[in-house]
Amino acid sequence: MSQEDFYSVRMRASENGAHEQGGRHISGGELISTYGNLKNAVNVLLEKALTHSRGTPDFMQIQFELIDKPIKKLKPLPIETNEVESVKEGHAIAQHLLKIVGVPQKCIEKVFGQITENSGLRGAMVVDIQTSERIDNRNEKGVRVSRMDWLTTNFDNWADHHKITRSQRVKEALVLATKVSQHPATVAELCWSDDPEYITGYVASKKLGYQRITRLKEFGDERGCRIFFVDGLSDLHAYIEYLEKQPIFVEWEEGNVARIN
Ligand code: WAQ
Ligand code: MG
Repeated sequence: MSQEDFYSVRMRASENGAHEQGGRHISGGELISTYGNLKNAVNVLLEKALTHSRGTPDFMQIQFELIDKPIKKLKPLPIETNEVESVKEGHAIAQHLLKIVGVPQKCIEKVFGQITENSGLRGAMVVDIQTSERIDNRNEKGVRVSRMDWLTTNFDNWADHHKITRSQRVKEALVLATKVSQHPATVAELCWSDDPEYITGYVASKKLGYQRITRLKEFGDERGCRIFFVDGLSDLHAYIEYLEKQPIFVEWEEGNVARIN
């Protein structure tokens, strides 16, 4: 029997021209679709960019391409929510979690000291924990993780089980964090949104799981952050290749069991 084909569908949208022309990043998105569902997939990404809280795009690109490799399945990282009262408390918890997984204090201080200057990327920064330096050479583009998704029914079962509101945002973030954390060179990820109305962020790692922190920036702030902390990375090119190209489906196993029963 022939395996069904899957397509990677990607979108990026900006304001005041395309990203490469210096335009301001509004929205990006990536998902995996069957051929039959492509119309809907393109529409989901179109909708995401057209109704974005960061503004109205005047440039958008949506493309799809056949995935020519088998799609690897990963279990979602375990999830926990840390309720905090202030950004200060949120940052303290984030820093504590990064320390637990082995990011040196010096590196944490440097990253948090420069965090506001480093917003506005459309992808993530890769930081080496030994030197505290950013090592991807992607400038304002950063590294955009792609070719990953989570089938809606399986995600909905997972969300209901964990009593978490079914949200596209949580799904996308957990898919990305699960994929990134699975690479042996990844020590941790730190993230909060660049959408002004969304202030919950997270620290994630294989050891800690997906640790949400309810306040990592002030409401109204359009500066976001996404940093992959790496250690012992021998081949940056292969790491970026994994992030951009390795196809991943997140799949929650208990969800399947519950459906069959
Ligand atoms: N690959 C790499 N970097 C990305 C990607 C990607 N696919 N998508 C977004 N980024 C970077 C980019 O620099 C954005 O500016 C920044 O991350 C924030 O992206 O409640 O909504 O999509 O559990 O705005 C986390 C908490 C929400 C969710 C994160 O990020 C929850 C969020 P956003
Ligand atoms: Mg955003």
